[in-house]
Amino acid sequence: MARILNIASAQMGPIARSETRKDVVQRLLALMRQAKARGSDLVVFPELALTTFFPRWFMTDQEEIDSFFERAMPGEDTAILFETAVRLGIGFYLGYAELDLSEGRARRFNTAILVDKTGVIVGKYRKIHLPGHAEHEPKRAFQHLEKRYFEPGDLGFPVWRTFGGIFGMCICNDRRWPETYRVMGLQGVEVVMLGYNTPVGHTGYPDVDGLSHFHNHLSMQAGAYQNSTWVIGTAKCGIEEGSLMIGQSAIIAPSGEIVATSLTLEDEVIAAACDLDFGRRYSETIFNFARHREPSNYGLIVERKGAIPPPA
Ligand code: CDT
Repeated sequence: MARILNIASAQMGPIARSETRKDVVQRLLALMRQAKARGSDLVVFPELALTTFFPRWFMTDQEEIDSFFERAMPGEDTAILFETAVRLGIGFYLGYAELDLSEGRARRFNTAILVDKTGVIVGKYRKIHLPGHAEHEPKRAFQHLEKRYFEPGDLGFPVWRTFGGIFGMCICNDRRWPETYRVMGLQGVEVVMLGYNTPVGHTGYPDVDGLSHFHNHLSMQAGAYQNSTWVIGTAKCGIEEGSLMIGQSAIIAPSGEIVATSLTLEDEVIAAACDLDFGRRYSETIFNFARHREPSNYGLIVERKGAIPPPA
């Protein structure tokens, strides 16, 4: 018998800097209702889904920076998301900027949570691979200051037994790193959820940047196939405050095939019936880790950070 979970990806078009949290939450609620109308049990929203993608700007005023962060989740403006999810009977993944004061100092993370159908936060993930730079680079048309505004996540890549399966999360740039999926794959993950904000033109090499869409699907499809897992990738996209970001939200099967992908650069829901047992075709054969992996030969992966070529 198939173990079917209906999962939606709720892509968002641009969020203007002038949009309030309340405005944005209304958009999220409309998407959540659409996902439910399509029979979804779970909806995946983008990275930093409550605000514009603020790391594109160099800011020095901490109060201004902190205006993009949430001090509580749920908070005053986001509580309605949880209440509506309970009323509709749908879970959600939500990305947001987290200001944590619990350890006696301010810590800022690029965070995602997984909320179940009863409105309980069953999982929290803090982005580990922070791209971009920490210092102002005035020559760039848009900054990418994630390394300035966030610290790397401190929660690892856990998975959670929920929604009748095994679920994991990552965020945007994490999807490009095979280690992200493999750490979850080694815990038997069946669904990896991820939100992203990917500006076109981030490397400065036109040939590389021209492949932004290819690299988006390539990395998620490879992660799905090589780890026998579903991957649900959700974009915030379109021209946001002058910066063009890719769409291409996708629901990818453990075969590596794209089951559904978005067509627009706007708010758009895509959905699929995901058989959580489908990955077993792969995890019990070609990717039977216990039988075929050879970890004693993989030491460098955790011992070494940067590549060191052999002496010339
Ligand atoms: N949000 C995020 O992680 N974006 C990066 C952009 C490229 S690095 C400047 C990404 O990997 O899509």
